Amino acid sequence: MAHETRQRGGNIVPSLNHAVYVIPETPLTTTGQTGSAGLQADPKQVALQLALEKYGLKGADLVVKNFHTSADTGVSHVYLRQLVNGLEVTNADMNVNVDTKGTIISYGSTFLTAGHPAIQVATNPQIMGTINAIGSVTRLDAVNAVLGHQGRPTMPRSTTSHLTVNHERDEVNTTGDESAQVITGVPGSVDDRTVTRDTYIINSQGELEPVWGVILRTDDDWVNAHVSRHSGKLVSYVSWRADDTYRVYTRNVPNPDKGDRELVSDPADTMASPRGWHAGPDDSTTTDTSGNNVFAQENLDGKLTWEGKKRPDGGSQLAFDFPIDFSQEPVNYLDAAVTNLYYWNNLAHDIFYNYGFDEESGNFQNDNFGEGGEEGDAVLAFAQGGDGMNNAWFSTPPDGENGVMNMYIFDTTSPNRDGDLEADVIIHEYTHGVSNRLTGGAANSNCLGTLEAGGMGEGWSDIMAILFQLKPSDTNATDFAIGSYVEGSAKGFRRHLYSTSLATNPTMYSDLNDPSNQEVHNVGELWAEMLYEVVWALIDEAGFEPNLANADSQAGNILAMKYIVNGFKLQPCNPTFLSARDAIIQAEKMISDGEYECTLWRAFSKRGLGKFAINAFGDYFNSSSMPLRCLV
Ligand SMILES: [Ca+2]
Ligand SMILES: [Ca+2]
Ligand SMILES: [Ca+2]
Ligand SMILES: [Ca+2]
Ligand SMILES: [Zn+2]
Repeated sequence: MAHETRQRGGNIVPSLNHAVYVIPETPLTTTGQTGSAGLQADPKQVALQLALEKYGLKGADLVVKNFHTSADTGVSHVYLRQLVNGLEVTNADMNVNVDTKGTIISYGSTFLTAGHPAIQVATNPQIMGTINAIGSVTRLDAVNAVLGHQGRPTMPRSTTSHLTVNHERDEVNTTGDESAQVITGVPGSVDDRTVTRDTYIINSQGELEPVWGVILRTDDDWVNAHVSRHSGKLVSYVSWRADDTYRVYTRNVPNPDKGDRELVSDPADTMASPRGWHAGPDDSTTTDTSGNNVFAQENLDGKLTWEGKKRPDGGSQLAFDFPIDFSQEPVNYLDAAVTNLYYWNNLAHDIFYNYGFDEESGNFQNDNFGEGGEEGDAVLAFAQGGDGMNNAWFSTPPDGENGVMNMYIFDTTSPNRDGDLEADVIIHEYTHGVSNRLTGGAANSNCLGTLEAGGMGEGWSDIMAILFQLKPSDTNATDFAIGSYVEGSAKGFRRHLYSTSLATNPTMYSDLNDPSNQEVHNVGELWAEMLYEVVWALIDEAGFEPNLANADSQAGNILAMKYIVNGFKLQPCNPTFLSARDAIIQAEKMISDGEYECTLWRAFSKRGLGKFAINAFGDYFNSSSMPLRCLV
């Protein structure tokens, strides 16, 4: 959770009374799609034709900003923007939805007709001459207006001379216009790349106002503002980072057994999610439980389609605060459940990002912001799946394809309980995505396929579920369960509690020989128990850091996260207990230069995975030995 000393600037958005959204009762056709039968209509041409005919425009008056066809519906979405005098009108947008037959099924628009008085004024050469004469507001003045709105010191005009205005074309500008210029040297700019753009905006009076567009990225925000070239005042200001709030179970209160939900504000990590948790396509923001990292929705019909499913809406305030009545069945608090699922998936994305599960290594994001890796693969998270009970699962296809998380209701209690409300179940599932992507590279999803490797996959998921909810008050005498809330029992899903006590949890490496351990979750229990020893050995020696996002810390729980995640990256495809142990020890060497090598050996050897542990002749043999250097 970000604690802020300075208030970030509030949004300003001109209200447009002429905005429409039209769903035609009879199929709408334009000359763009009338063609000989069998000829596939070009959705872009269909959309352009609609705009030209509807608004009396010419081809030079608009531009296609964005275009994509939805795989699930076959609908093509065409995003247009109006131009005046060759410059974009930043809030004159049209989105046209075209089906496979070339029929317009709906469109939204804030376009102005060619005859609109505002356009008549703007295109009148005499009036425009006057406006240009008045326009003493410079690009630098515009940047100053943005800094002022953010409560930052502005730049005195005398000191702005060292700023460089590059007459380079801005790469983020897709229209190819020459109006964008990059300014370097703006104080507070983290990318030193403040984009200014010559453009128009429709203001709340319905006038076309010449403005400077400014895109400024600072350490705690990323904004797109428009400053009047007449008055120097902000006409619009949109933060790409939303001030979102969620009533959810948190790392402090991870499930209903531990207490009441908390109202969390602005939880996005600015490094991991630079445009926040509600980043939509084409610089838009979402108001429901979808965003760049995860789409979370109900799945009552058990069909894993994300489109057309209900997602709770936080409105323009992005306030996700929905009630729960625990005397009712879970379906009665579906919105609260989906909100919790959304929160935890985003939190997992952001925290794992800090440990190196990023764009390049193959994480789950729709937009990779040019940071490498395959994009278009946010997690699709489904709540209260109607196709099963008492379960949860995660599917990990190769990088570039959406991860899928499916959560279910548990019927061991009455009323039933919802896995969407238990953090350890969600983190267990998300970690499957992390371990699968990182082991053997993100393009290969078949690297936790053997019984032993798949079992360790379950174990990593359990230990991460624990690491995500460790508190400063926990000690090496604290025992942990997974799924205790949904099961309605302190023991949870597993046969033993995770414990550093050999009495409470007596499992050893050689238990892999037991016929009962021919199932992945049971194998996972053995591996997670070893890692539980590792976690406490490290905390007892290096201390505890409550802020899990602080991956720079050298505290024991943070080191455990780092060794495990880097172990994923180091270990071979289909690792064994032995090779996974070696990868973790190698990660320690790379990160801590051997300082905790013997700590790790002590922890592993306590559970039989010491130096001479071996899998030979079809049997697993314990070893409590350590390298000689650990004995002195
Ligand atoms: Ca974009
Ligand atoms: Ca990806
Ligand atoms: Ca980045
Ligand atoms: Ca992989
Ligand atoms: Zn699992």
